[in-house]
Formats: sequence, structure tokens, C-alpha cells
Amino acid sequence: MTTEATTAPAHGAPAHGDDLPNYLTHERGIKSWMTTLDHKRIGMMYLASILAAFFLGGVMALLVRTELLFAGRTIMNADTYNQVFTLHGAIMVFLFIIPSVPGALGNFFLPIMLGAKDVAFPRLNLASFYIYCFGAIFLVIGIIVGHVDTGWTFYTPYSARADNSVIWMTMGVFILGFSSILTGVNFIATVHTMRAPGINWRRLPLFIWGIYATSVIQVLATPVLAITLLLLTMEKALGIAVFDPAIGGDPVLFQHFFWFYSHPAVYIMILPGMAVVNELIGTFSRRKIFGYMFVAMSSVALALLGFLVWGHHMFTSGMSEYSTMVFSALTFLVAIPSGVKVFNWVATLYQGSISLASPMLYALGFIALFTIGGVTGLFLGTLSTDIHLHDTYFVVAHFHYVMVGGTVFGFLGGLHYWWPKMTGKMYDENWARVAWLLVFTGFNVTFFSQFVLGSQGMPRRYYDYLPRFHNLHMTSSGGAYILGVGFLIMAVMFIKSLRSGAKASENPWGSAGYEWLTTTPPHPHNFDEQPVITRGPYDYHICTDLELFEGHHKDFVASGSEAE
Ligand code: HEM
Ligand SMILES: [Cu+2]
Repeated sequence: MTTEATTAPAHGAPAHGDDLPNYLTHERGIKSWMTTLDHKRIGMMYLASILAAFFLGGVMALLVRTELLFAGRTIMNADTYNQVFTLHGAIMVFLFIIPSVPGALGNFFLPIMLGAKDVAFPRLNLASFYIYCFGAIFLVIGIIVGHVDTGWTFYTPYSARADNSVIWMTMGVFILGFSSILTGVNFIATVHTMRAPGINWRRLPLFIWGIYATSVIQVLATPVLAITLLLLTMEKALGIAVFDPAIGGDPVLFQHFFWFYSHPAVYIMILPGMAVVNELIGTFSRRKIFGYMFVAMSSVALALLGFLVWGHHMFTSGMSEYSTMVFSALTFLVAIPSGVKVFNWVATLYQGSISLASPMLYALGFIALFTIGGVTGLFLGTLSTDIHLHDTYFVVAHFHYVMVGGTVFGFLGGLHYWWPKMTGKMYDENWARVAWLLVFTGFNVTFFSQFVLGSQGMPRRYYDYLPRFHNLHMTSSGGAYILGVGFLIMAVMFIKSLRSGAKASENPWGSAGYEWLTTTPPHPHNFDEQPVITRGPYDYHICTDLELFEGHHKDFVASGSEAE
């Protein structure tokens, strides 16, 4: 076909890209940001907010680890400790990790990768951001002012009887839920209706498939949490018996409701991380992703299977034995689509032409750490071993391997990878590698020791411990400090890049992904004419290096032989 010929470059002048206004400079001033409907600016505002949340949550983590350096009181009393880990968990889950990839990177890149001008509902998108801010303020103030110490799971009957300030926190999460649902609806509508000509479902970047599957869970699962929290709030405020056995409620019902949301929610957290890793693996091994359709469908399978396994958090809650067996068996099924992804990534790397640039280091870190997190999840899904490991540090280690080793690594990989496109600046690659090494090492020292602690019986959420756990706790805290230094270096590196980084080219990594077809930084409407896509996002075999690195953005046509 001759698609290329029919969409020949409208602007041939070579200097063209440089003097175009970009989304950062075409309007200036705080007001233009606060009222913007541009998905890129909204993405950047999410980025700033979630990084602030990550910093706050990180400080809390260091406080927790410092307290645990020695047995007995180290820097705070037991009550304060309970509040600090509640703050840490709630901030990390609700304010950082859930909105991280979708809110920041998804908002910025989903429309661009679809060749669209914006998301389907730009006003709703801005509303989602403000709802997020509003909920975040509620949540943090609620915990701090109310001294909430329920942990991020608000388990009843404790939360039902605790001080009424729990209501602030549940309302905060309730509000945040709307932000999540509205973003999900927006992305689903965008993927269905705004794809550029030539982007069919088989050419959808795998990042989009992952965000799409995530959006489906956000829309279906989040309302369950919202209603659960509303019930808890009504129980506390009006004395209606729902969860508190003292007035005739059922506390285990709360656990069912909570995990009916929160297990799918762990896929809200991990799928976006996987989504980013697909892009990184493709670009830095310069190969078509092995088994594209299987990888895409495994995201959808995870999203659906994730709804069937919530009971694995409740093996020790006194459920019937038959249901524990069913939940255990179903939990093993989840390993299949997860395994499909890991095997396909490894198969893509095999015989790929691999470059170990900093984003790729995070992707490889993801594969290694997520695999450890996932496999230890199987230990926890096994009835007999879970009875021993439940509520120990083994669980803490497991979910940090998945959430930090997985999602946070995926997010950081994506942040490095897309930083040049978002900001127009390069960062110092050497410092990026140093930071990666510290983060990777610190992470493993912190959390691997917790697998050992947990298997030896150290319970989670305890402020104190027996002397025999001292060495392992010391090691874990030491690792947390290394991790902290790694993040500090990364922060300095990014700030330096903003201030004095070298100018980024259009496609510094030579990626075949569609998002690199725009200018750097993208101009306000992403493309000045409708792009027409004539090849897949990983078709390295039909792209020349010259085409990738020099960029063909000026005609917005990704030329290739597979035109339809
Ligand atoms: C970056 C370094 C991090 C360190 C050193 C760290 C450390 C800790 C520690 C020591 C605990 C308390 C364990 C207990 O006594 O039960 C904890 C709990 C927790 N962390 Fe982290 N964490 C980090 C990052 C994260 C991230 C990125 C997330 C989220 C995605 C996260 C989610 C949680 C959750 C959900 C809990 C449970 C809180 C609760 O029991 O209510 N953490 N973390
Ligand atoms: Cu689960």
C-alpha cells in the first residue's frame, strides 16, 4: 500500500521541530497549570504529587526501620510506631503506588502512544487529579491528627471501635477511590475511541494493554472498597451493626469485602509496572516482543483471575476448609499468566541485541525481583505453609518484592526512559547507574533478610522483638539506609538534569515505539497533523537505525512494509 505517499510531509523544513511551541512553554504561570486540560501537564502534576508522597512514605519507612535497629524503644514509643507504619503503608499504597504509573506515565503517554490529541474526557481527567489531591489531604491529616494506628487495612473490629478519627482516613480513601475510577473510565474510553488510523488491537503497544487491563480492575473493584468503607463509617457514626461483633456485626465479613477489592488492587499496582517493562525490554533488546498476543492477553487474564483469589489473605480467619482449598487452588492459577510474562520477556532478551542503559537495568531488576516476589507468593498461597508464615515478616518481604522490586522498579525504569521526552533534557547516565546499584543492593539487603526473619517466626507490625532477631533486623535497617542513599542520588541527578541537563534528541534510545514520533518535548496537541501508523510498535526488523535515531517525526508516518 502507499499510505506513506498519501501522507507525505506537510512541513519539509528541517529546522521545523526546534521552533515549535512545546507543552511546557506555550503557556506559562501557575494558573495555566492549575486549569490545564492537557493530559501531559496533568501527568506532570501527578508525577510531582506522587513523588512527594513517595518521599513522605520513604521518610516514614526510615523511621520504622530506625526504631527496629534495636530491641525495645529506640526512637519512639509503641503507639507512635503503630501510627508511623500506618502512615507509611497508607501513603505508599493509596497515594503513591496506585496512581504512580497510570496517573503520571499513563496520563502522559497513553494518548501519545495512541496517536491521539488527548484523553477522551480531558475535564474529567483534571477532576480526577483534584479529587486525588483532596483525598490525599483528608487521608494524611486524618492519620496524623487522629493518631490512627489501624494499619492500611483498617481491620475490624479494631477499626470499628477505635477513635472516630478513623472516619477521616476511610473518607480519604473513599474520595481517592473516585479518582481511580474516573481515571479508569477515561482510559478505557480513550483506548476504544481515540486510536489513530493504523493502530488496531494487534498493534497496541503493550504498555497500553497493561494500562487498559488495570483500568478495567479500577472500574470494577474500587466501588467495592468504597462501599465497604462507607459501611464502616456508618457503623462508627450511626451505630449500625455491620462488622463489630459486640453489636451484632461480623468482622470476617469486613475481611472478605476488603480483600475482594485489595487483591485485585495488587494487580492495579503490578500490571502497570509490567506494562512499562514491556516497552523497556522491546527497546533495549531491539526485538519484537516474543509472543506479543500472549503477553497482552496475560494482562487481561491477570485482571480477571485477580477477582477470584481474595480468600488467600484469610486462610487463618476461620473460613470453611473447603473454601480455603478452592482459594488455594485458584491462587496457583494466577501464577500462569505471570509466568507467561516472565518467560516471554526472557525469550525476547534471548538473542536480542541488549544494551544496558539505566532504564534497562530497572527492567532487568524487575524481572529478577518480581520473580522472587511471585514465587514466594506461591508459598503463601499453599495452605500448610501459610499457616506458619501468615502475619510474619515473610509476608512483608513478599509484598515488598512485588511492589517495590516490581512496580517501583518498573515505574523508575519508565521514569528514566521517558524523562527525555517529558522534560526535553538528558540526565547523567553514570549517576543513574550508581543510584540503580545502590537501590538494587539496598533493596535486597533490606527485604531478603525479612524472608529469613519471617520464616523464623518474627511477626509483622511489632515494635519490639526477641534478642535472637537482632542481627537480621540490623541488617534490614542497614539495607534501608543504602536504599535511601540511592534514592537521594537519583533525586539530585534528576534535579540537576532539569537545571542543566543536555538537550534531549527526539529519540535518544532509538525506540520504535509510537510515542517517540512526536517532538521533544511534545507540542501542546502532541501532533500537528493526524499520524497514520503503518507498522507495529516493536517492528525493529523493518526499521533502519537511521530512521529510529534520527527520527521521522516530521511526517508523522512510521513507514514500513506492513501497511494495511
Ligand atoms: C522504599 C523503601 C521501603 C522500606 C524500607 C519499607 C519498610 C517497611 C516496613 C519496615 C514496614 C513495617 C512492617 C511491619 O511491621 O508490618 C512496612 C510496611 C508496609 N510497606 Fe513498606 N517500605 C518501603 C517501601 C514501600 C513501598 C514503595 C510500598 C508500596 C507500594 C510499601 C508498602 C507497605 C505496606 C502496604 C506496608 C504494610 C503497612 C501496614 O502493615 O499497615 N512499602 N514497610
Ligand atoms: Cu492477594
